[in-house]
Order: sequence, then C-alpha cells, then structure tokens
Amino acid sequence: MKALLILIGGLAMAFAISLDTNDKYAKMEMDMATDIEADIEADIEIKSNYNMTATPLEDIDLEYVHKECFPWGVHEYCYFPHISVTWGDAETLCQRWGGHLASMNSYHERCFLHQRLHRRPCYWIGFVDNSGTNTGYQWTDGSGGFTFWHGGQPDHRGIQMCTRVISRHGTWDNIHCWAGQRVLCKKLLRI
Ligand SMILES: [Ca+2]
Repeated sequence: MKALLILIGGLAMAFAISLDTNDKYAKMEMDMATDIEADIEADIEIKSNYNMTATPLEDIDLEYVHKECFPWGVHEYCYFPHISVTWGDAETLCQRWGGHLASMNSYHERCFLHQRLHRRPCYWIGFVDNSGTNTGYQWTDGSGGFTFWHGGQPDHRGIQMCTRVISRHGTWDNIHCWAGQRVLCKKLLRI
C-alpha cells in the first residue's frame, strides 16, 4: 500500500512538473510572438512617422497643455502626449518646465520608461548629434553612458540628427529634427 502511495505521489509530481514546463514553454512562445509583433510595429512606425507635422511652440497654450508626470529615483519625468513639436521646441518646452528632454542612462531607467510609455506614440528624447556623423550623439542634460538604438539605427548620417523613443518597443530611432513628435522631459527633483 505504501509503495502504491509513493508511486501515485511520484506520478502526480511528474504531471505537475510537466504542466509547469508546458506553461513555461507556452509563455516563452507567447513572449517571442509579442517581441516579433513589437518589432514589426516598430519598423512600421520608423517608416511612417518622419513627416508628422509640428505645431510651433508659440501656438501652444503651455499653461493648459496636458501633461502626465511621475517620479523615479531622484528625477521627475513628464510626458506631453497631445502635442507634436520639433525637437528644438521640445527641448525648449522641457527647459521651461525646469529640465531637459529626457535622457536614459541605464537599462533600468529605459525599462521603467518603456513600461510607462508602452503602446503610446513616439517621444522626443534629449539625444542629439550636432556633429552630423552619427557618432557624436550627446544628451542635452550632459549625462551619458548608455544607448539603446533600434536595429539599423542611427541611420541617414548628417540628415537625421535627433532621437525619439519608439514607445511600443522602447528602442531609439534618429529622425529629422524638424519632424513633429510628442515630448518626454526629465528633471532633477529638489530634495
Ligand atoms: Ca532613423
């Protein structure tokens, strides 16, 4: 009887492990499908969004413009999801708010912002190549040390010199600075 109980217990455990393993494989397959879908969406976004019309900053009532803000560590981030401005106007807007266009200085910071922006439109960030060589990108807030370009980016050397984050994918794409994009700002919190 004892041997029978041990056998039944063993079979039950093997069945449970098998189910758990199947769940893991199913989740891995689902994650891979999601990644491929996000890649396709990001590629479509890269090709379709270059000529988005920008609204001049002076035509926007900054007192009432919609923004959503949230803290993370010693910084506060604000994104402006309902306006579309040039990269230069976006940096000006962030400076008026007390910061700069957002920098991303670590993988954790990138992941955090990706979670916040996931499935929203593309946003300007503060990475600009004033050298026109595609090798001189610098953050407007003076920070550095991390990049997360989308595959094949940065491209169009000397023509696309400003950077946006592709929100669906969390990767970066350089585009024409005069294109209209949403705005993501970052500033140091006063503690
Ligand atoms: Ca590009």
